[in-house]
Amino acid sequence: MRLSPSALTQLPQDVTRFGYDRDAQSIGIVHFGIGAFHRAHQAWYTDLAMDAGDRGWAISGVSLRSAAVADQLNPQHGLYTLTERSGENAATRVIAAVREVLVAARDRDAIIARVASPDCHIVSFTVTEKGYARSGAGTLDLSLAQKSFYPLLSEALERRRGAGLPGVTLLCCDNLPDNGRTLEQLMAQWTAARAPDLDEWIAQHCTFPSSMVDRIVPRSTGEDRTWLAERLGVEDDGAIFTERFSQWVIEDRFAGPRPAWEQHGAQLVSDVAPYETAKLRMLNGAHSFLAYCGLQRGHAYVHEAMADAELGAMARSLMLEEAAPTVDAAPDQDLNGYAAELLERFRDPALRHRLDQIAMDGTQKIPQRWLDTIAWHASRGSDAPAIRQAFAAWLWHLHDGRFVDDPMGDELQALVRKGGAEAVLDRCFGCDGMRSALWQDHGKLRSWFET
Ligand code: CS2
Repeated sequence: MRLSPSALTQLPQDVTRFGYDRDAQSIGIVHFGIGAFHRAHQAWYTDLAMDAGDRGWAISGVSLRSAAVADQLNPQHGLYTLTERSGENAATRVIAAVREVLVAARDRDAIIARVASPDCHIVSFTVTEKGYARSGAGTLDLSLAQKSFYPLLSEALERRRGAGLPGVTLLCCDNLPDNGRTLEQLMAQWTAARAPDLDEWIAQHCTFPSSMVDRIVPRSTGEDRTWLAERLGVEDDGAIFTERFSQWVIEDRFAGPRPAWEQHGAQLVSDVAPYETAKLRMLNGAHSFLAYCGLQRGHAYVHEAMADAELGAMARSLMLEEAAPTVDAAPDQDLNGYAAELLERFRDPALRHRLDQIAMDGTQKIPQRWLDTIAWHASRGSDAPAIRQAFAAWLWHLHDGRFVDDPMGDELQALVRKGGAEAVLDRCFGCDGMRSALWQDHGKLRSWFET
């Protein structure tokens, strides 16, 4: 039997259930990119908020590419379980915040209607780094953008404008530097090219808060789902397995109402940058280091790479000696404590976080994870040996080819096999590359790689 509202009474007592009337909640949030990350993070916070009495924050999830999540969740009326694992412990909760999953290719009108509804106040995003359709240089690639959320969003906002409705908060939850401003600028490029009338209205009525989201969510496996089915007595095709840790720092800049997420652990701040920079360079930077160096040494999981004494020590020095000094920390931020906590999270074998999951889309991730850090060092004449090794392992991974899953993968594999490490770096980060300004401004950056 599948998980559904009628199956809820059969779940074991120790599975936590929601206490609110989910059918009575209007859809206040439309979320683009309803993958595991959103369901482990924002949807979980929103479920806690509704459980504590907030109303009208049901989520309509949108899948931009495949119907897989719709097929998992719609037959379950949007219900799924979230299991937090830590060491030998596991705690499961049913999440009821997601009302439906729509698929861009077939539900276009419904998606536009949800965003254009007076009930909707927040449109949020976890579409991954590549979902923003940035060209190499970081500007909007209009033909890629056409296949992403931009046309749906601008049509829906156009409808809100026409109906005299208030604006919405456009909340980016992806691992991009200055993610709110980035989305705002990309959206402005879209409207300038395709919907010029909307420009002014968005500027006046919508906001783009930046946010830093953190929760490690390994891709679930058949083995995980079988374990859960035995425990629950029902099958959950949309099950999420994650860690106990969760952090969400949000810039307090909303266009309208929002759930009281801060009562459930989220932090509302005036400036997200220090948290976002620390996360990208320390957590994600070390993650990508472990991914490429770990795969090179034959490891499959993050905890295995961490147990490799040399890699574990280098991950620590990447965080503390290479990345942390580059972060302009907020007064309440303790970067040493942050690193210690991260290393502990990475060591937890219960998570089974695959290195090849992290290795994916390197060209989209590396600029904000490593390049900013080495630019800082290059301008001071200092070195960053762990990141240097990470770059070498990334080039190895392109050469090896087994784990490459990247929009530029074919091109880079061909380049690297012709013996051109330098050509790969230039292609990715040079004149047309993301962070190209950084590459060019710091004449030293290029030579940093040559030393
Ligand atoms: C990871 C992130 O897959 C990756 O690239 O580094 O998804 C990481 O697990 C999350 O950012 C943690 O919050």
